[in-house]
Amino acid sequence: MEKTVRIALQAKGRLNEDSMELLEEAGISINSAKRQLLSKSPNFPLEVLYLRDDDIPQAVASGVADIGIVGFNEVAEKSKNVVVSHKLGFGQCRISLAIPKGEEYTGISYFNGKRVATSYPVILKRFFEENNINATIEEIAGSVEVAPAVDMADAIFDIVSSGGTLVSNGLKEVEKVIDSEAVLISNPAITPEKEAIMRQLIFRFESVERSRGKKYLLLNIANEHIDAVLELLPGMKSPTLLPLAQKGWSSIHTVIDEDVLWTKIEQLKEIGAEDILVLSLEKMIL
Ligand code: PRT
Ligand code: ZN
Repeated sequence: MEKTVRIALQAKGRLNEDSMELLEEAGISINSAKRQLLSKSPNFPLEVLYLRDDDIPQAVASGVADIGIVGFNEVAEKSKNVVVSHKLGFGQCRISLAIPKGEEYTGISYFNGKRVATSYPVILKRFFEENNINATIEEIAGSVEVAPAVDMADAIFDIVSSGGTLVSNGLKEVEKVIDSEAVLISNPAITPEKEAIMRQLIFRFESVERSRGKKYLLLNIANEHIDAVLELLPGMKSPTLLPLAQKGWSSIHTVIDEDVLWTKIEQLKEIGAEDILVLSLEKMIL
């Protein structure tokens, strides 16, 4: 009988959608229509266990799940015995110290004698210890950003993404303590068979990740301008060059970063490129 790997995913919340989408892009179907606690994939040896993100590090450390997708912030805070096997590039944020915007910030020593509200007491305690700061940590579960306004704390330590929440609560970010993103974690004692399945999964994730922000570009060019085109498309190891039926003309195919796409297209047109096609790129398998 084939082994099945159990993956813990956030049941609902910010990481749920991206996690499900990543599995789908990796060709793994999950019947999420009737979302039971546990659902098995019909086309990959994987079953999904839906949990609160706070419970995922413990579930993976104890072996209730073999692997899991969770924010690195939760991995750092829970300090469970898990291995970070792959970084996933979504759910990016940072955990930072913030103070009321009218206060003058004098450096880390500012926090001596202050009360700091947070849902991440473990990470914060470690940071203060490393920096010899003597502050009081007020652990609260949610709405950390309102703590200074109601005089529950002098400062906060919380997740920041765009920074909008801080601004609208009259706070300013003064120290970034850790960067976070979603990570794939695994049980340190995972069996070799299950580890092999996890490696297959990571291989598929990597193919999906490589294609992100990339487009497939095709164009036709008169042969005398080929060198100029190739010079414009740097970083591409080997654009494909094909002769066209029309004599003296060639077709060039390459992969290009989306953020430089329009600038390059304008330059290519100036050189004389014609019939430019831009296609979406689904997977890049190396
Ligand atoms: O129910 P469950 O316990 O599973 O979910 P949760 O409510 O604890 O977590 P959830 O879904 O809010 O977040 C899950 C994970 O997403 C976090 O652990 C982070 O790893 C990641 N993440 C990425 C974020 C953010 N960005 C984020 N911006 N988590 C929370 N926020 C919040 C933050 O707490 C603050 O209130 O958004 C606000 C700040 O956002 P900006 O853009 O205004 O700076
Ligand atoms: Zn949570």
